[in-house]
Amino acid sequence: MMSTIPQPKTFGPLGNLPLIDAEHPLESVMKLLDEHGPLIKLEFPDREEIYTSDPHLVKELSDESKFDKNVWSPLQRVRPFAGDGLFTSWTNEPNWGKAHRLLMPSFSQRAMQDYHDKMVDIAVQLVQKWSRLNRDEPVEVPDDMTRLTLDTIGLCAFNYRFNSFYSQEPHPFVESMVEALDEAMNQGHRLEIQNKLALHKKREFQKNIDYMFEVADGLIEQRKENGDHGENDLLSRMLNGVDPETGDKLPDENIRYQMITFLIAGHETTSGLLSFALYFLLNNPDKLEKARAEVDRVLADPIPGYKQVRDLKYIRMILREALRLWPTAPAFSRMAKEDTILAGQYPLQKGQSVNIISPSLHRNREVWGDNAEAFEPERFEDESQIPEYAYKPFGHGMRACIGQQFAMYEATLVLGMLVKHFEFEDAEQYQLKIREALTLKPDGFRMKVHPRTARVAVAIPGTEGTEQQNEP
Ligand code: FDE
Repeated sequence: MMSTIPQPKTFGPLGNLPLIDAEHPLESVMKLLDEHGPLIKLEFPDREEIYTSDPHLVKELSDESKFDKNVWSPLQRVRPFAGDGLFTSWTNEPNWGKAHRLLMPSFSQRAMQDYHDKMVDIAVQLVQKWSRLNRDEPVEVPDDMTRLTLDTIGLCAFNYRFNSFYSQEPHPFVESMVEALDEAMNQGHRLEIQNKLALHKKREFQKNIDYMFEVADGLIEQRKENGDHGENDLLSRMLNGVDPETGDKLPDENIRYQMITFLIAGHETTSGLLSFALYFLLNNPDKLEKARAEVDRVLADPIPGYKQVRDLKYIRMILREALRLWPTAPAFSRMAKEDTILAGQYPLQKGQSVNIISPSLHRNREVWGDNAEAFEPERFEDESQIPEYAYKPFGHGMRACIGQQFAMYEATLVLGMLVKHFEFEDAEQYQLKIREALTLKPDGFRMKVHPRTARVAVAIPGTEGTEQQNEP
């Protein structure tokens, strides 16, 4: 028996569009999935989308012989600046395979040892900034996390310092990137005809893109002129490496797209992850207590070592749980390679896609229980107990996140250091509000931070022999 996919009520030619809050499209879809899910269809003036939050369907959609990544409309809209970079390319575009094979080793667990010192360098800048604040100055959490993650990916990937902690304003590259991303997302909520008429917005969009190209191309040129000085970073790998399968190098234009891709993918998502993790700790004092016990035991030295970071098990569980409730890349899309029948009853044509809404999947009660909405890092005590198709914060299969280890390692190091060095105060009784762009952040999240030791700022850079004493 064939069925049609459930669809909420429509509004004439606008279809389901009025059900979507333009500022919070993801949350609108999450709500519709709650009410009509776990599989729904929505109709918009220019397209139709199917969404799911059902682990059984996700399992089906994960079969690589039947489904492939769909570069769906939000991703297509960033192609003007991310081009055929890893995130926004179709699996069958030649540069996807070449770059994937060339770059995989740079993101292996082993490679993290090479990034460790650079990640510490930036993390220390954050700790120093926070330890030098006056008692009454609140921290804009997502802003500082964005400074941190941008500087980290810049330094690790291209040996370039954005030096975001030295400036009040975001780096101009970030400004252009944020504006271009915002505009790309807004285009999705306007009708095509409105997009055609928005000439001013179009010009601004192009200006921002040109600037990003200029920065990326500049870094490539500089590296070519100065040559490699043992950087051994992503950039040198992309410039000098050859794809083991074809023997080809990456074209310069593609290297530019990869750089922009890594800067976007490597900082937006990880910055949101750290911000949500801090939000959850602030609101779950018993979990914070456990985290503190762990860092006090494991992080014995002022500067954590590689092995110590690997040993921060509870901190990692906190991050995994934060990614469950608010996966910062909240959706991905799978496209049918041939005509098929979903769940034995919904015909799907070749080329049709289903979008997986991860925060809804991650709260599915069938899997996560009645306390699915609660923050419980203990769920991740034993990862083998997590049903594979109910937890997808990094996407799936060969198109899954290449930066997964990188992001988790960085976030573990940083969250560990912050918990070790600071008390957090919810001075403004912050109420969670989600800011939706391509990725998610806790909108306007501020808190106050107080050093746990009197001498953090001095102790950190000096390293040797600087014993830290807890204040009585
Ligand atoms: C990817 C990714 C994904 C998938 C998407 C689709 O499918 O569409 C996801 C979901 C993700 N990713 C997520 C995430 C989260 C976090 C925190 C992150 N992520 C982070 C990071 C960092 C870095 C560097 C990155 N990241 C990167 C990346 C890339 C390149 C990609 C693409 C891949 C391929 O090949 O496709 C991704 N990422 Fe991520």
